[in-house]
Amino acid sequence: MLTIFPEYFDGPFTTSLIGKAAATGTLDLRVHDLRGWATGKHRTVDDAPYGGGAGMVMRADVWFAAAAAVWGEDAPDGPGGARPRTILLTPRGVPLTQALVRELVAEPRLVVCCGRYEGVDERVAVAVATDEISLGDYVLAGGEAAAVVLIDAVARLVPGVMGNAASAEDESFSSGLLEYPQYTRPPVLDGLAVPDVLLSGDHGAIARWRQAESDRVTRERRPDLRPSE
Ligand code: JBK
Repeated sequence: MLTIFPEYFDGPFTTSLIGKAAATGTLDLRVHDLRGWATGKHRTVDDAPYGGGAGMVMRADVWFAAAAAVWGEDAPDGPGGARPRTILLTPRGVPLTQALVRELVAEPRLVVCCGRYEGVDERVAVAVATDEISLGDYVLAGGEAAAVVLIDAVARLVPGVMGNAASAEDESFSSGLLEYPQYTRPPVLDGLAVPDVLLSGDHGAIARWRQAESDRVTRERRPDLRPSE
């Protein structure tokens, strides 16, 4: 992670499955303070936009220096080797999908660039980032929250991060559909009963009911995911 708010990641990267995986070495998560590559007395990372207008723009020279330094760390191909996948999180990026998450987990390393303020000099997108990725069509204060989501999605597919490998895949979107409803005890709560079929012990009937429920909820909520039938 490259960020001007390294402390943002303290909670997410020390908690739950990702925290455990980072502590045991299954994941190697490094958070770098972008300001470490800023120059001048005030270590400024932003400046006024050319052409005028409101807001500040993050400086490309700071990003270039930071990227060169982190690309050099553990460079799999040595200095001058292929640059690692370097992701700029931005609403201008391609949408993050589970297919893209599967592609990213196959990479030996990822560099995640978190922009702040009103924007980042376009030369960062051109010469630093290999990918521009968006989590969605809404406005965040910066890329840090998006980076936490991206790392969560990728990390859970890294072998050894999830306790049970089956649970990593057998969920929403792995089938291309939304998940069927799930229940646990008690069988009745405030008059709301668990569907009888789930208590029937008939595994064939249960599998058919779950498939039908996945199709129904996907058709109702996300027809763009193209449920079967
Ligand atoms: C947004 O990934 N995003 O979707 C994102 C990153 C940084 C700022 C943003 O407003 N939407």
